[in-house]
Amino acid sequence: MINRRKFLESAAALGIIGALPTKVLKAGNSKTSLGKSYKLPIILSTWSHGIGANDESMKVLESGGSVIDAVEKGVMIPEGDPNNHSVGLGGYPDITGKVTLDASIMGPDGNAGGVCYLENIVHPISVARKVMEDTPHVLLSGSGALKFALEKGIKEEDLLTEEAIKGWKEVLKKENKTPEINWEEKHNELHDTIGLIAIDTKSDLAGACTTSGLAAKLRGRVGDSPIIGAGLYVDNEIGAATATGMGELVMKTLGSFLVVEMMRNGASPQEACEKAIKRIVDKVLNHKKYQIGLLALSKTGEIGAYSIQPGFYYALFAEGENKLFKAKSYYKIHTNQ
Ligand code: SD4
Repeated sequence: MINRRKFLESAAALGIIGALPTKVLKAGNSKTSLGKSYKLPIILSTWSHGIGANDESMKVLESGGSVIDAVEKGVMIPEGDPNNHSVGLGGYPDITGKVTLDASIMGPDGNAGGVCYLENIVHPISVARKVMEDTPHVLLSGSGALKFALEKGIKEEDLLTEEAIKGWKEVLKKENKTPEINWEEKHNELHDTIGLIAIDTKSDLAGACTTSGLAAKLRGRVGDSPIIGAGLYVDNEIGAATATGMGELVMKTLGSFLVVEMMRNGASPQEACEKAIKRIVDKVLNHKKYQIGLLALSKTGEIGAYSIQPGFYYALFAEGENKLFKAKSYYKIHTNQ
């Protein structure tokens, strides 16, 4: 006889429903009128570089790969793109001219790994995955993270490109060297983390987040992206969330964890993103100068996206289409003057 779990699993696989645990179904279902429940699988990621990342992620899922493989391979696309100045190779350097990278990954089993302040590695996400799988730790930093990567056979490479040096020099010329917010896609390209969250046909969730952080940041600065709960969080019973923008604001509110906890308490992904942005607006005094974009994905196949300022774009690959959307925002006109 087919038991309830088996039935739910096969129904989820067919895309009839998108969730397994009954309590989660109830929580998600009570709010589904606010948004569409997409058929699984779904890939959701930040900014326009998310389109290429989503494509790669979906390829992995379609060829039978795991959701953790899918999120890792997806974000490796922008990481390896020298024309992308906010992630991996070609990223803008810190104030001293060094490219330092932050990344994290989290899987359906609740395991997580991250690296921060890492130099000379094109794919920090793969080092983060090895931290997750091969060590009892969650986060390795700086020279220790590099040593670990080299021991794992990952090759060292110079990440600084001519073009990145040019852009960085422009930043240094500015009187106020504090990084401008990237409130609009292509506004200044100074920071555009890729955060990617995914759910497969078995309703398993995972996420990956990787960045070179803010252009011309202080030496040693680490942002939200490698911090589990800040730049990324996944709870396989509830959903996943990721963040982009001025990391300090996300760290002060533990943005991604907050979104997932709100979903646990019955909010839809959209409501959760809106409430979390409102929390930042209420709690962080200087938030008007900055942009934060949050993305959320529920176990039931709903998505959420919201930002402080207008201009945050996200890429959604669902039901056979991979498209860029503009998120709704708390302020309707930019407040960064
Ligand atoms: C950071 N959150 O290092 C990253 C940067 C980013 O859009 O996402 N920019 O603070």
